[in-house]
This record gives sequence, C-alpha cells and structure tokens, in this order.
Amino acid sequence: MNGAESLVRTLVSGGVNLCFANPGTSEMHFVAALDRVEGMRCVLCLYEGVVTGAADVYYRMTGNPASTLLHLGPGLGNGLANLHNAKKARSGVVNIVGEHAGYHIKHDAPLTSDIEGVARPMSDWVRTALSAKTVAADGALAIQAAREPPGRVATLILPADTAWGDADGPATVQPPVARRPVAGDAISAGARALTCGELALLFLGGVAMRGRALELAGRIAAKTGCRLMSEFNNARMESGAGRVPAPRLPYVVDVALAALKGVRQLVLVGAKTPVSFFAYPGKPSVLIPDDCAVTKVAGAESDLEGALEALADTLDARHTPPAVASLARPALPTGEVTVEGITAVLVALLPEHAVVIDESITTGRGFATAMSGAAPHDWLTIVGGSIGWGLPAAVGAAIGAPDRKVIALEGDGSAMYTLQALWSMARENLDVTVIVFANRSYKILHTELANVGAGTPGRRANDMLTLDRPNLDWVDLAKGFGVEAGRAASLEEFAQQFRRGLARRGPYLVELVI
Ligand SMILES: Cc1ncc(C[n+]2csc(CCOP(=O)(O)OP(=O)(O)O)c2C)c(N)n1
Repeated sequence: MNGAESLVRTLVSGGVNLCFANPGTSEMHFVAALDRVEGMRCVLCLYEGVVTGAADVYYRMTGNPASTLLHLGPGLGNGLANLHNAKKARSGVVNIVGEHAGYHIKHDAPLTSDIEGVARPMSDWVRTALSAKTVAADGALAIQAAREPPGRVATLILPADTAWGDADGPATVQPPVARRPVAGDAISAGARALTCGELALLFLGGVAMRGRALELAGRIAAKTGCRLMSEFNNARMESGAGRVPAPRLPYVVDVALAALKGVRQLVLVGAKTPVSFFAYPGKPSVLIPDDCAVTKVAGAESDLEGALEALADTLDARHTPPAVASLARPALPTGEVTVEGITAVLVALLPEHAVVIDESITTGRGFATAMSGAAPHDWLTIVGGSIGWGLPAAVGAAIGAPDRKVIALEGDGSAMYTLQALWSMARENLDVTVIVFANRSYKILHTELANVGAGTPGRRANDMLTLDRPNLDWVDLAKGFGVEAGRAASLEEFAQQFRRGLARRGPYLVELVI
C-alpha cells in the first residue's frame, strides 16, 4: 500500500467518505487510490472555488467534513475565497492539497510555491506530510482538527513522494470531542441580564438557530419578554411555519441601528456583538447603542443547546410555549417583476423542508425575514461575504441532503464567479433549482458608492457596476453546462418557471429578468 492509499483508507474508515476534487499531476496517486478503496464518493468540480464552496456547505448540512483535493498553491489559491467563507461559517473541511515531491521543491519548477503560506490565512490548522509512513497519521489528525467544535478548516499538504512511497496502512481517527459545556456563572449572568427590567435582546448565532436550541430561545423570549434576533450571516438557520422567528439583523447600517435602538442588554448565544460589514464615513462600526451592556453566555464553539437549556431552567421557561410562525401562503401575484412579487412567489411555492442557498444580494435582502410564513425550511447565507459561493454551496447542499429540494437564489454578478458548479449539478443529477436574478448589474455597489461618500457614478465608474453590453444569457449558459433552463420576465412566468424546476428531480435554472 502506498501513502495515498493509506490516506484514502484513513479518510473512509474515519467517516470522511466524500471528496470534492480538482486534481493535477501531483495528486495522481490519490486519484488512482480511489479505484482501490471502496466507500469514497469523489465529485469532480471544474474550478477550485466550486470544490471549497461545496465542502463548506456539505458540512453545514451534515455536520461531518468532506475532503477536498486541490492542485498545489495555484489550485489552493483558486479555492481560497470559498475556503474563507467556510472558515467564517465554522465549517469543518479536510482540505487536501498536493505538493511536489520533497526533493523537487529546491529546483523551483513552474508550479512551486509556498503552499503553507497560501493556506494559513484561510485555515485553522496546516500541516505538510513528511513521509509516506506518516501521511495516514497526519490524515487522521486533519480529520480530528476539522471536527473540532464548531468545525475547522484543516489543510493537509501532500507531497507527491509521500503519496507514492510505501506506507504501513491506515491510521485510526480519534472520536470527535464534545462541545464545551457553558459555566454556571455565564448562565446566571445571562439570566440576570434578561430579567433586569431593561430592554433585552437575545442574539443568536451558529447552531442556536436550529432545532431544540431555537425552540428553547423562543421559550425564553416568551417567558422574559426579551427580543430575539440572529446575526445577519448564519451558516444554517431554520425558519418558516412552526419555527421560532429570530429575524436576521439587517445589513444596511442605518436599518440595523434602528432595529437595535433602545436595546440596553445584549445577551449572546453563539453570536458575536454585531458590527457593520464595512466602515462608512460618519457611521459607527459597532451597531449596538453606546449604553448597551453585553453579556456573552456562550461562544459558537460551546454547547449552545445545553446553554439554552440551562438558561431556560434558571428562568423557569422550559415549559413556556414559544411564539412560532404560522403558515401564510399568499396568492400568486401577476404582472411586472417587483421584489414584493418575487417574495410572494417564493413564500407561496417554497416546498416543505427545502434548503435555501441565499446569495441574492440586493434583490433578496428582505427575503429571509419574509419567509417566516413559508413552509418550514433551512436558510443558508454566505457568512464570509465573499461572493461566488451560492452555486458551489448548492452542490454541497444537494449532496449533503439528497432527499431535500435545494433552491439557490443568485444575484447574476455573484453567480458568474463559479458558474462551473452547474456542470457538477448536471453530472451528479443534483436536485437543485437555481434562480438567477438578472438585473444586469452589481446593484449593491451603486448604493455602496454613495454610502462611502464616493459621489455619483459617471460613465466610466458606471461601467464598473453594470453587467450589460453584452447581456449574459443565463439560459444558454446553463444549457452549455448541461442544465435545462428557462427565462421569466413577469411574475406569472416566474411562478411557472419556478414550478417547472420544483416538479423535477434534477437541476433546473430560471433566469428572472429584473
Ligand atoms: C470575492 C468578492 N469579490 C467582490 C466582491 C464585491 N461585491 C460585493 S457584492 C458585488 C456584486 C454583486 O452583484 P449581484 O450578485 O449581481 O447582486 P446585486 O447587487 O446586483 O443584487 C460585488 C462585486 C465580494 N464581496 N467578494
């Protein structure tokens, strides 16, 4: 057995049985080992940003890391933007990067680069395997690192000679460590802040936005009268009918400040004190009022469900019924395409337990909050703010949750970064309906130009913010990647096209002209 095979066997026996890959010469022994080892599903992606974005969201859906396979520094470099999103989302990823054989590096061949240096900023753990005999043990450590709560990006660099040299066999992976319980002091402090008589906000993030944790937060809110909100970016939040609404903090600074006005007690469970995405002249970076006290009950890495359980016990809220959203499907709208109309179509038609990937930028700024009347679903956002995430994310979601419909809501600008993901959707027949909001523009940047005080765009500046001349033809683009597609230019056409996507089991793309 060679080192590559010992590594693949370690991955499979350690429960990492999915690999998103874009290989090159230095990864050929890993690729060849796939034929000899049962149990590893390998998905080819035609750009590394698809590999890393898919791995991010596979973890968000399953709680188990996938591995990647990337080609040296340049391949890793292509994947960094979505590796950044994965790290910010606290997703576990076993990020495997091929490297030249150790003795070849000193010759400075064309693909030689400082791979550890490329990896470090977007990884939580980096290691270069030193020999074929130890690469399996390094792989086991990488899996353990990726699983460390709440999830980490573990980059394992695999020199070609550690892959082709003789190995002894696979290594054993230690079981994952449990999330850290929250100390009683923090629970008492949280309970005091929520009951001191001042306007309190229980601010949720991470896995507090799901399952029993979210329900407990709702019970606490019903008992104490505190408000409930979630971070603007959530790796995965449950919403829709029957779920406790915890609206996302708005993106726009002034709107966020208005939403937090008057709050005197901020209680954090899995969330951080909210800050604005960017600095804007004359506006604050930290979004809470100056006189607001902050109590951190639990960080994202902690046992958030346990913390909310203890908080509910302390407040005698365990049996208080939470306020939950009820199903409110609107009538299907007709006529000209408006944001309100799109929202109504989505709320009306969203299938039960859909997984929604939200990279809809300006068009979809209000979608998530409006979706509380829709059928129960999961809502996933970018987290790291690096666009080009949504289509790869849909690949990872569809593989991680094969029995659920995945709906990717995409700005046309964002979708262009990683549209190669469409090919993987077609090849793997993934159950994804993609909706591209074709406003032919980087619309958000029109507003941002004014927000940062850069004035009104002239002809040349405007050309940097528009996607026309030529218009992108999303129906043809999708077809070129093997994905069927249709165009909608009115709300009734949108509903019809969306239904067409929902009716099939496989990928479909709707270009919605705005
Ligand atoms: C990797 C990366 N590059 C550039 C940006 C800057 N950026 C943020 S939003 C945006 C345009 C988004 O356009 P689109 O997806 O069409 O959404 P719209 O604003 O039109 O709704 C750009 C270029 C970014 N956030 N990340």
